[in-house]
Amino acid sequence: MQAKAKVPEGIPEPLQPLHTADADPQETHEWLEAWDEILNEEGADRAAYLLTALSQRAAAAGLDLPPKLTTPYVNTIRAEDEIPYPGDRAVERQIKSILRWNAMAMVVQQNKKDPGIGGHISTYASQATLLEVGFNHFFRASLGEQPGDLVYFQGHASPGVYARAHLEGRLTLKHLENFRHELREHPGLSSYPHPWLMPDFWRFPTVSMGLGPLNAIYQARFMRYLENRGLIPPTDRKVWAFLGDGEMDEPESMGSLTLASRERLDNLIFVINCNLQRLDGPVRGNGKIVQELEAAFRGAGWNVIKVLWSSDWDPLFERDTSGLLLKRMEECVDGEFQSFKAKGGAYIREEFFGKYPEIKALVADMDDEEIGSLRRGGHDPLKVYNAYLSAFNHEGGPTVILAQTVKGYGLGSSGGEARNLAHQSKKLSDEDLELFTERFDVPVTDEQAKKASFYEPPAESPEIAYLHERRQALGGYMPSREHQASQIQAPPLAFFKEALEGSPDREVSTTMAFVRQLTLLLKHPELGRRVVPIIPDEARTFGMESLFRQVGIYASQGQLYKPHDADVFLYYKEAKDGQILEEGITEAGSMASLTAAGTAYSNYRVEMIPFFTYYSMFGFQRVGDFIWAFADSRGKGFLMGGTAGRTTLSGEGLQHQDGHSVVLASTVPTCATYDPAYSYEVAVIIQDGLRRMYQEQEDRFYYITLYNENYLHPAMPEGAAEGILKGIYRFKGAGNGKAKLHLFGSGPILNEALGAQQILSEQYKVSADVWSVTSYNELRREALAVERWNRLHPGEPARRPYIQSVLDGSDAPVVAATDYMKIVPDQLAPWLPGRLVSLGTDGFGRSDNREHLRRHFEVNAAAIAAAALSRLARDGKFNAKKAAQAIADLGVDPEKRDPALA
Ligand SMILES: Cc1ncc(C[n+]2csc(CCOP(=O)(O)OP(=O)(O)O)c2C)c(N)n1
Ligand SMILES: [Mg+2]
Repeated sequence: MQAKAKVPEGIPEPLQPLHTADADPQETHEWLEAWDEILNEEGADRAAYLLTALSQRAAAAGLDLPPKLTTPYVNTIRAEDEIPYPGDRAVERQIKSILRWNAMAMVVQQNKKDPGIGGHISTYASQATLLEVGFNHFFRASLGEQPGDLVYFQGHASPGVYARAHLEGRLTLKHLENFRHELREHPGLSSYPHPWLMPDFWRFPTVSMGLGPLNAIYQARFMRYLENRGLIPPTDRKVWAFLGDGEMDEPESMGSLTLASRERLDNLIFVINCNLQRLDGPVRGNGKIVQELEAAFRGAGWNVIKVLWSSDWDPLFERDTSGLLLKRMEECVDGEFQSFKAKGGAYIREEFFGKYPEIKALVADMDDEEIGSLRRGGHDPLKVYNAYLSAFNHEGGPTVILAQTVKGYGLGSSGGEARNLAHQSKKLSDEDLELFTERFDVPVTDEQAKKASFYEPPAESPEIAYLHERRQALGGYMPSREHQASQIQAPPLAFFKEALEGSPDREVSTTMAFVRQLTLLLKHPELGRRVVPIIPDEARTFGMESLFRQVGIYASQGQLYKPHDADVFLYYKEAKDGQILEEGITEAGSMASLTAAGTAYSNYRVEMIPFFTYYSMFGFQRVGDFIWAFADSRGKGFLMGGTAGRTTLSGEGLQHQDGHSVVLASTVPTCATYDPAYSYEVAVIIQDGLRRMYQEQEDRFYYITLYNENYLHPAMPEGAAEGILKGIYRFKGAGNGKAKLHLFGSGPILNEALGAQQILSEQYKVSADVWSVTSYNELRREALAVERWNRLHPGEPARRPYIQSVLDGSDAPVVAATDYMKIVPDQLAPWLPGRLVSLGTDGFGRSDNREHLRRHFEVNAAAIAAAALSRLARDGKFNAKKAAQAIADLGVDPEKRDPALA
């Protein structure tokens, strides 16, 4: 438990400087003395009560007291409240020294072999104690039958994590030798935590700063969601996130702190490695990052534990009756603290202690070396252990541990200890290598030290025995990522019967069709409970509000109020076992929920099926990096891009109308991107997605656009399923003999292509086939794979990409129209027989209705027909003058400003 505050007796002055000058020190002293007496005689609760009562009275009297969110610059847990260290300090230190050495050697060796290959030594050097106390005493790999704690490792500390896995016998020496050499004959180690590259090892890709903290918060919340919905048993599992102090500047890092306190996530522990430096220099040279973070986290309702000073400082604090040691710590800014560590003992004596004779006297009997090695809290296992224990036992909310450390700890001047160049240092001088071995007692010869050779303790050494004993007591080895065998059978396509039959009499949108399908899935006896609808405050936009009542909105505390609409059928129902994650306006948070749900098969051994439905414009371009990390995490699920299409979303204009999300989606290797036109196409894609991701266990996910234009939906044409999945099928043939051209359409623009087909045939006697292209990107990926095979096998008969086989040798030109950018159809250009004409929505959107938008972007039926005639004219297959006349007759203005630049 966290220590109760107690003021040592005899402190004559207030610890904190007061904001205004003291007009009557005697009176102040009497008040403080009286309060101290109550604290010491009646206890902390009473003392705190009186303070609260006083401040309430002050507020009632209208006094404007400055809010105080920081505590003094000392450890939160007092020395006298600590419990002794439960482990074998000597053996643990020896293990840690070997890890420090091997982690450093991994990077140094590799950069000698392969200059410029990179890697980091200073992050782990500052973090080793923080991780080792966790590995030896806190991180549980399993809890009986349940999976254990989830640890987000700081990406740049990966060499230390690899070094440990090596000592544990889980990685070979060859692995270490191949750090950052992943493409050699021997297995290598990825630079950073990447589940995609090391699927048995890493769980969480953290190296893009800011993703780890946000994902960790939502992970902890999702754990509670699964517990409250009865999908996993409640445990005291923790989510630990190891973060950099520089990393906290990313807006994502602190953007969702209040969710964690609001949801009372006492399963969440942040450990911020406050080495006071980032890549270029100090995080806050002119201030104090620890104090700034303390205020922010405290203000957000977190339990804050500061671990600033090691036990070396305790006797100094004890002897300092002047209060000046603390005063000196408070007045120094981080830039000075950095210099103290960079410049050593003599400098500290003069510049830190030397400011006040009273505290200079405290260190008079210490030599410079002793002063230089007064450690910071994050390097003291005892302090770290007590902080972790307190965090572990804290109830009712999340905890952040602010651990002060030294960047590049122990690496000497050439390795950059506390220097601005620390982050990028990859070499140590011979002298510093030797000093390192001396300082940490690494048992290597001088010769080995100079070569930075790895040190491997004998298998029967006490270190190895201890390491295994500790990990076995904690349920196994970490990090380690599990794969779960399939528990899911996808429903047959007939399950979506309604969608397959279409909506021939009632105009609906693909969004409405999807909501119907989602509703059905939620009712599925096996799959229903696994579905996780995730919505960032947009359910009504998508007509999903019926789900509120059907499955409830997840609210960990239930519904504490009677909703104003309680008397209507579809009221706003919140429930402890609610299924919908109604995230509010946070696409990043929603992505983090999708990530937790879409990787639950590995982290909780339950396969969940998330559907994150959002405004398509605010997806890939806004939270693209989270989506990339989701792919790295081998995440599964559906991203449903609602209100898609630059001309289909009318009225909203430039910042809302999306004409490029499918381009961005196509950049993610494991994302299948679809742009369907009809309800049966949506159903076929979802059904097959369930089959491939969950039944067949493929690590992929889906991006599906959904539109809000209402129109009639036909029944699924016989045999269309294969083409829908591969990306194209003939929707409506020319009907009267051989087509002179092919019209490709996607989403609602397919209807415009059908309109063009009619115009061409009725007004110009030109027959055209209309194709529905559900995925240019899937077609392209398949064609590229086939082409690669052909390239690598020149002696074998060439294979034909799907797009070519469906066109079956037709050399008729293709006019492709989309509500997305022209580059989307252009993806197929290399495999089409004639020159492709792409019509799309390049440029900024406009506030207007669909009719005007499609005319502006030249993707309406008239523009498609005009483009077709123009193409035929250029090919000499249609009279050019007639084509020009047709363009005029169809209302297409040839002199209009290019919408791409308008
Ligand atoms: C989004 C993002 N931007 C930039 C980087 C490059 N980068 C890697 S580490 C680093 C500095 C990290 O400092 P800090 O978070 O304090 O970690 P430390 O190594 O000091 O523990 C930077 C800028 C990154 N990895 N991710
Ligand atoms: Mg840092």
